[in-house]
Amino acid sequence: MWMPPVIWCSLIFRLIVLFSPGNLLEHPSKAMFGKLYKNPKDCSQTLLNGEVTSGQYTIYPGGDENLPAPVYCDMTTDGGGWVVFLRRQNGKLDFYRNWKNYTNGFGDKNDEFWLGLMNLHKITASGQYELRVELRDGPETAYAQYDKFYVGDQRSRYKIQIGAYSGTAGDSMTYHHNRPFSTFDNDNDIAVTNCALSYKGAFWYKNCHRVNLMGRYGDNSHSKGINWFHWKGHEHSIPFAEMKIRPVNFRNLEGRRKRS
Ligand SMILES: [Ca+2]
Repeated sequence: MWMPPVIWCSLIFRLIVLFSPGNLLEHPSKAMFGKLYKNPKDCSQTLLNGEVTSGQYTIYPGGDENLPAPVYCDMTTDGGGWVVFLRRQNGKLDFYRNWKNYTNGFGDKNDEFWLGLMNLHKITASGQYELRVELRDGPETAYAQYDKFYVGDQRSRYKIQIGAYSGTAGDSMTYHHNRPFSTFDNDNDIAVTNCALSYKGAFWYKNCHRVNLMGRYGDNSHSKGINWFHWKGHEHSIPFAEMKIRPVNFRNLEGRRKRS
């Protein structure tokens, strides 16, 4: 019977884990009884459970088995295992929303959505995570990756920490390093104005932005649309954008699995 290579790798990997002297994973014994992770805390664990198709899955942010969260897992991009936390693709959904909405999340996981700051904090506080941003404009594509991404707790107003950049879209996110989140009803930016109000979005605004991925769909007026400054400037709204996270060591784990 034909099986996708990732399944084979997963099976071989489980055997290696079973007979390895050190506990590479938390519960190697589970490998003998079906799923490796009973309560996957992110999409990388869902992938290691053998789910190789992108789509909606239940994860347990922070490993809390009492608080399941439906998420969209990207299982194909650069080895997969990504929790997608933002998607813009058609302008059907209004992203000009208040603090409560951005805290809890909104939208349809199979279409446009925002996962929510509370879950972003819980996931990124449970390990070392990397960020990947996917951008598309007709036939053109670009990406930006950051080797660290951490969202603080509610008391920090979900302040972000950003690591080193790699990619093709240009480094627009570093400008937002160490900034708390802002919505039109909760101005935490350093501008004398209210950035969320001025630019019709919500973000980790500073004075104000190089990135406005929650801006107004299709609006090409200065700084109000879906902007990634170092790719398309402030006067071009990008038609497709995704933001996603996965554990930073996942790629190495993949490498080990492929070499095994
Ligand atoms: Ca302000």
